[in-house]
Amino acid sequence: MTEVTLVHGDITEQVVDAVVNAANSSLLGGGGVDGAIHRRGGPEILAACRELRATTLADGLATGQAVATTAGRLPARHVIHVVGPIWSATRDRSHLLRSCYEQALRVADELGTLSVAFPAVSAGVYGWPLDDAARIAVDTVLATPTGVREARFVLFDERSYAAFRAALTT
Ligand code: AR6
Repeated sequence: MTEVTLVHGDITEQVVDAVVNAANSSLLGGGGVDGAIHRRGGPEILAACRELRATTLADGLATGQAVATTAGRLPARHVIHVVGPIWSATRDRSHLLRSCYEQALRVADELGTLSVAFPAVSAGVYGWPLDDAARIAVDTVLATPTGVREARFVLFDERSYAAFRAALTT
């Protein structure tokens, strides 16, 4: 049974087995959560991403997929990178957003992790409407069979926290 918890805070400070990064296909860094994770985690994470690009992920990580690296100097043991879809008003890409959470939990299970911290994937630079992003995130994690005991959503601001709380309680 997975317990879903909500925290108002910074994902880079979470003491968990794995933190999920809202990355882009290049895996070579960016802003938002991605920038914070690389900044706080140090160069080992980028080195591991470069190694993936040089070997198994020459074309980058596809949208909706997940891959793990070291967490470098973060308090977590692993970073699980996912690539969320960019919001589109004309195309339904919600299956790709669901896939991020499903694939992150699959990788978490492969690693044997019991606690995983998630950001609100796609709800920042990628423009996904917050209430919908929260609903998809919570519903998908609750519906995905996994050995992960705690799925912790880490929300950076009041608005996101409120959206996730509403998704969890209604
Ligand atoms: N801890 C927790 N949540 C955070 C943090 C943090 N330290 N920083 C931001 N957020 P985003 P995306 C929130 O833009 O929409 C990057 O450049 C933020 O307020 O990080 O999936 C990548 O390289 C928002 O609610 O991810 C990609 O190019 C949520 O995390 C692109 O952005 C996600 O915002 C991915 O965009």
